[in-house]
Amino acid sequence: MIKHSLSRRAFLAHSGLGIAGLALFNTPLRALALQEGETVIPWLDQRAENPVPQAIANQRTWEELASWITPNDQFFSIAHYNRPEIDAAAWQLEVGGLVNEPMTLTLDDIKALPRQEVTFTLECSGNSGLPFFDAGIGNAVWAGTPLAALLDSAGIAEGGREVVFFGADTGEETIREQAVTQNFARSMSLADAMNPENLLVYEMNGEALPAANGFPLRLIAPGWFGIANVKWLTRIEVWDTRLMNRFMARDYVTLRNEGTADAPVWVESSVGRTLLKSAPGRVVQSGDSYRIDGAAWGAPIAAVEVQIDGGDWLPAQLDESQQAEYAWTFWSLDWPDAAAGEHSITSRAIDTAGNVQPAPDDPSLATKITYWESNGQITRQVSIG
Ligand SMILES: Nc1nc2c(c(=O)[nH]1)N[C@H]1C(S)=C(S)[C@@H](COP(=O)(O)O)O[C@H]1N2
Ligand SMILES: [Mo]
Repeated sequence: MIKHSLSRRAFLAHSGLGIAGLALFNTPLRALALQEGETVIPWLDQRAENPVPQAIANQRTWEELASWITPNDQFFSIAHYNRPEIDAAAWQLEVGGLVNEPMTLTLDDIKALPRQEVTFTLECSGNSGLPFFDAGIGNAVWAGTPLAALLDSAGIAEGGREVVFFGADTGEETIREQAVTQNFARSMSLADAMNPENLLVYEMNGEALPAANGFPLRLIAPGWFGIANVKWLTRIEVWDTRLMNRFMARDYVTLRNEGTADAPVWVESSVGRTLLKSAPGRVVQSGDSYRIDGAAWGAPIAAVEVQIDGGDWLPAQLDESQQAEYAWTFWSLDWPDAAAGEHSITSRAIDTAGNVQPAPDDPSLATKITYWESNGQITRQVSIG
């Protein structure tokens, strides 16, 4: 499956169809567009009111899920500090630290470098972990230039082993009782940074990157949770040590008891790669027939199963007309015998290695006491009239 999508992507890139294909995104694809006579039944369980609207913006509802590519104006955005409005003409990217040739690049310099696209479903690692956060996910075609080639041309100097990405946004942090101003930043190992899929992105779904999503330039690291995808980039530095800021070492940290209740062993880990996950998206009614549509992502998807009212797991049909290595897969299940009354609907994804999305009481989740990386099976409630 991975091989298939790789060769397909390579084909699209070489034939130039990647760009022509964008025209398709303007019209919702038939598999998801509601047909005449179809209506969506809203879920009974709706998320709580968002107490941090500045930080988490433009969350949509799953019932609205109408196209495999999320239009830019429907994409969620996260800002831990301010939301910078950057003047592209005055903006520059600096590449420095442990490199042989430090560089300063304008946006035009970056756009003149080789262009590459990736379709990647970006999910915040906090998604589904908080009662007011259940739609921190979207899928886009991102275009930019490969990070690895840029690092290669700067040349990694002796001792360089970590790549640190700085955003233009700043905030006040209190570290051991000292108030300090910091830029948003994240780092990844040089080996991870050199992944040929990582892009310095200036375009989203064929348009300039919107301000909310990182204009003029952001990192897109396919296969990593949202936090790694640094927006409003201004500086890339190669270091000989890991970055230990809030977003690496304090805030985006998962805490788990890997011992027992009696003899706990607390293990902290920095949020990193995406996890296997799925969600029921919407229930569609057409006369007496019902259908459940949803999405699965975070790992190469082999199958999705759906459980209604705690019954047998039923195989959903995957939408093979719209798939890409790092993108969500849409699925649906016909529900012909839906009876009047309230029902619960749960989905679980299975990846190509045979891993099953864990139930909420699975030890991998039950021992976790922080809300990050909540990839447990999601259950929604619906009332059939
Ligand atoms: N500079 C900067 N980059 C950032 C953030 C931020 O606050 N500042 N938030 C991160 C988080 S937590 C997520 S989930 C993604 C969200 O990307 P989006 O806003 O384009 O949806 O951006 C990441 N990149
Ligand atoms: Mo996030």
